[in-house]
Amino acid sequence: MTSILQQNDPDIFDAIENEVRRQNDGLELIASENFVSRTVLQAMGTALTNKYAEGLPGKRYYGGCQYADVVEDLARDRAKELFHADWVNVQPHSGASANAAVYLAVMKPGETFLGLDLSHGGHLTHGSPVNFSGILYRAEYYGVEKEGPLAGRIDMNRVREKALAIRPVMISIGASAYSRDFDYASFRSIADEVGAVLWLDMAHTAGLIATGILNDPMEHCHIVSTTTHKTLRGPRGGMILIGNDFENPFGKVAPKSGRVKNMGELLDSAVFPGTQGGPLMHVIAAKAVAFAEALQPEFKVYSEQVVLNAAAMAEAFIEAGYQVVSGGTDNHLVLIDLRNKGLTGKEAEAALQRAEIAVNKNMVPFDDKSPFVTSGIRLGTAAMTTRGLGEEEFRSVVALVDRVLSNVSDEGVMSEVRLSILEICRRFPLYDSVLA
Ligand code: DSN
Repeated sequence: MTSILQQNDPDIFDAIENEVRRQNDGLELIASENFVSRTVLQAMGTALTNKYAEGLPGKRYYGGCQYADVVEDLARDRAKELFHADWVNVQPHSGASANAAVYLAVMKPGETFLGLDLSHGGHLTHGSPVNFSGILYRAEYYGVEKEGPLAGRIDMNRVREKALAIRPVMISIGASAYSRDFDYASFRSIADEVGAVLWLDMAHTAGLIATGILNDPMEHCHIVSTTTHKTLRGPRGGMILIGNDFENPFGKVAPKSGRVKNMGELLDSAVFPGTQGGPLMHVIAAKAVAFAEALQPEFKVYSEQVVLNAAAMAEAFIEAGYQVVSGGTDNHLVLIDLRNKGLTGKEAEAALQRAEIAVNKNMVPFDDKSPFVTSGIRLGTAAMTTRGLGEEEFRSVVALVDRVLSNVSDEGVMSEVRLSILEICRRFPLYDSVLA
């Protein structure tokens, strides 16, 4: 049957069809990606995209928001239940937007914060000099250890020393390429000692936190931001949460009442009107659907498998002679330093792409190459676990990755690997048609 989109805009239809085919027939190992359910896809492709709903449920700047309110209230209630949070804002368009609102609520331009170094696993929005966070604010960093028993891991004594030396307004936790869990209680005691706000960006691990597999940050961190995709398996988007809403320490007042806002109110206004206009209600509906899915027992089983698969993948890489940063993983990702293999991250990513294996090049701690080249690759298990792969299949995946990386210029090997991948993809089907 021809769809309306196919009939009316065949160019866009074809591009989407090709992308769906790419997702169906390739091995998706990018640690920040996942595959949403058809229910999530369907909620996103709806007429809710037409509706402006600036403000919050019950307090909008536009009429006709009664159903938008239902959607956003459901999203908020489900998110609170999922993370045991006191307050939530589900409107950020992305993780970066959520983080922009956190900075706006907590810091003044030029003030100092302490975050994880980008080259040690941090994120662009945690103070990179090319991002607003590093341009508007003074970023200081902690990192991971180069050697010793904590090699590749954060040493909390060093975080404390650094915090005492610079006295930051805010301390951030969270990473894009750190495969170990965080010690939130120690971070909080350091934040309390220096009088800093403690903020976690749990974008990568939100699904593993929601299901209790990783440490719970809610009672320790003042503010928690996240994306809603990645391990949480919702639509691309962002969100901010607070475990226990608290008096803001900055004295900012609510315009009408003149009273000091609590932190939730401060963050609400930092999202809108501070950094965004109208929320994307179709995406918020899809977030609500994904949160309901994540509250089901099946999502916990899935999340447990994500972590088991990552551990199996790390072990298999080590057995094949690869240097896994920190010697393993606690979460969904594995970071590999390729320097002993004579390959850059860029070369490895390109070779794997030719074999239909999607990974991303990634800086490794103490990297001597630029972010455009890098010495490492980052691999994650969230997406392929959604398709049903278990530990045995992930060990086979490592053997295929190793085959490619050991034969980067051999097109015969690439063809053979592509066939093996197609066979895996056929055994674990994804989407059966282009449109939801
Ligand atoms: N781009 C995401 C990642 O790959 O980790 C973070 O924003």
